[in-house]
Amino acid sequence: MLLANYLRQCGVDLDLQSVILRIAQGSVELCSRVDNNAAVTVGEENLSGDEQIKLDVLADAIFTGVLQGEKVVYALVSEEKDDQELVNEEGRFTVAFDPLDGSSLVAANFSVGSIFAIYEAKGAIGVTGADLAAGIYCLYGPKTMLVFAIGDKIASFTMHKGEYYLEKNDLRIADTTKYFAPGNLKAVNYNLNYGKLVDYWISHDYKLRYSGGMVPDIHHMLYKGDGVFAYPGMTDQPNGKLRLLYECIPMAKIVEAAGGFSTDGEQSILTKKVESLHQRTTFCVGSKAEVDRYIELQV
Ligand code: AHM
Ligand code: MG
Repeated sequence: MLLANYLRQCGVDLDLQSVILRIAQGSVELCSRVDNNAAVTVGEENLSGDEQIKLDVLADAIFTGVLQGEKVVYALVSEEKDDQELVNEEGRFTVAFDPLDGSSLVAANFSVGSIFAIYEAKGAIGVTGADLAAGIYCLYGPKTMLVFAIGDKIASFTMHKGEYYLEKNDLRIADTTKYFAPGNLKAVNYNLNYGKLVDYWISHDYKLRYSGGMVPDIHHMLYKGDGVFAYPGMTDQPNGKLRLLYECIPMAKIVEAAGGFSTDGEQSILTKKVESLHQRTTFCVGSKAEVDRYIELQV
């Protein structure tokens, strides 16, 4: 079943349907425009100090372009831009996005993704996961996929000839797992409790599944049915690396809709208030028992 038909069949709010279809359209365009120069650096850094590659710039331009054309959008926030951009004063939604997550992996042709958070809010400051109308990611791997969570509904779609078709709507994450994805692994040298957690995973025969891209790493847990992904902080980077507004909240929403859990070490990522557009947060997400272990060990 086509994405548009599925959204209609589920009775998704019409305005929200339009935004999701715009995002789908943007991802189709992005895939059609990837070329040999995708990983060439453009000599600029974004606000977070990451070096931009051509594909970052292209992805940002494409998604900004498709979403600017949508009158129900109030504002856009992109990882690649310092400020929020007003689209329509009358719009209902603020769409925050990471146009290309994992861009340092492009040169190696690893899987990467795009992440979107559609908030029912005029502006991003002060929102929490409770304001999220939908969390979405696109995954560019052997297959191009789109996964969304709306309320407690989660569904995945595969792109074929420029259209997304329903693949699964029964994705679940079990409470226990034997897979681990330890982001920021060097932090074990500074954050000793993270070292204890990683030691636990290794000494209990957990299997490593870590690509360096949060979208494929979290997709792995959705498709295997369990797993844990962590990206903690350390002394000179207490809030880790990942951004709350457009990386952690939408990915936590998707995982929680599948029955998993999320935390920053103290509270669910979905209850944490956004205080600045590019705010970073520590993050652990996945099977309940492992998220609990992360909290208990005070990573
Ligand atoms: P990006 O938005 O600059 O691409 O960074 C996000 C990515 C995540 O996908 C991944 O989990 C993390 O950075 C890996 O970070 P590191 O390179 O520090 O291990
Ligand atoms: Mg990112």
